[in-house]
Amino acid sequence: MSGRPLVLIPGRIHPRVRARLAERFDLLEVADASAAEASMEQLNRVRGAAVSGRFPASLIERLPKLEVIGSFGVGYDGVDVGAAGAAGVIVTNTPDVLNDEVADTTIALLLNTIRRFHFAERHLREGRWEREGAFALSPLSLKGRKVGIHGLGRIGMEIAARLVPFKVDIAYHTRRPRADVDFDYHDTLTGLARAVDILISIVPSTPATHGSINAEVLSALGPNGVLINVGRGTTVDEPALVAALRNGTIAGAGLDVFADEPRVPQALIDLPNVSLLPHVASASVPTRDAMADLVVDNLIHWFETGQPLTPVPETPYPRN
Ligand code: A2R
Repeated sequence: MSGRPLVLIPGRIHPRVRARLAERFDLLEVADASAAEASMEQLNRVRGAAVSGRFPASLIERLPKLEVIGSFGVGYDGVDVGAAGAAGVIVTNTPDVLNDEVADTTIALLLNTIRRFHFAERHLREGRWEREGAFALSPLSLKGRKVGIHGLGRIGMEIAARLVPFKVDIAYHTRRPRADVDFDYHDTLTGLARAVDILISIVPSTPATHGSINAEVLSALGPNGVLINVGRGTTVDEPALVAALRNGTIAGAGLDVFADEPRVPQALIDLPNVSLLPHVASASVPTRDAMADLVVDNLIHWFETGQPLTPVPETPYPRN
């Protein structure tokens, strides 16, 4: 047995996380959060963990020496932070290093949804430009639009900064208004949806955001409305969205995230007025490498200094 801390990896993780952790720590790799193949003796020695996905209370309970969980990604809804906090375990995530990539992807998805470039490219690739002529004009345009941002945090602010040069009006909804911006603030999501015709959602998955983009919000967005979701799929009531897209309650949607990934409702895939991406907003090699490094650096820093670099607010450091 080495003197190096034992770090658990439940399930798949970015290879750079695994490779860098292996330089400093002993690793216990198991197929998933059930850790079914690990012995009690091994689990009793685990002091750290790195995870991309689920880390439930049932696993935390079986790790009596666990000190820190490094979660890959800025959203950490797969980790039971309540159970971690109660057990004195610090959870870290990977904020900021992905802001620019996600904001860039959001603009691309927005333009794709409005101007239907994905269908236009298919028109060219299938030889239809030559055979049938020009691709149909897009019914929608970004010009003169009002954009509402649902969640004006680290990523939302970068999305807003990119929208300013597009000369659109910007408004937002969060639980508390920000003092450092002069965009119009709406204290309800429905109020924001009523005031704008493009709604961009970039909020975490929480009980309060779950299903918050519902039939009422979509109806308030209106028949020229476009919904863009780059936050979490659970924020949207997907059956209500499918209905709204089918019956013209809103005009279109661009989605990078879904309620039950990687399963995407066939009803969404079949619609002509949507642009769908397989949760790729941060998925470039440089950005995913930076996220991997922050997972590892949190664990190294913890075991060298006793402090995390980027703890989540639910498990603050110093501890409350
Ligand atoms: O509500 P506030 O004032 O705490 O503002 C946060 C907002 N937010 C909400 N807005 C409306 N209703 C809610 N129930 C609600 N809960 C949170 O979301 C803040 O403006 C924003 C979150 O910002 P950050 O914590 O800085 O997160 P970041 O790095 O921008 O990432 C957002 C999410 C991640 O949690 C992943 O799920 C996804 O993007 O990739």
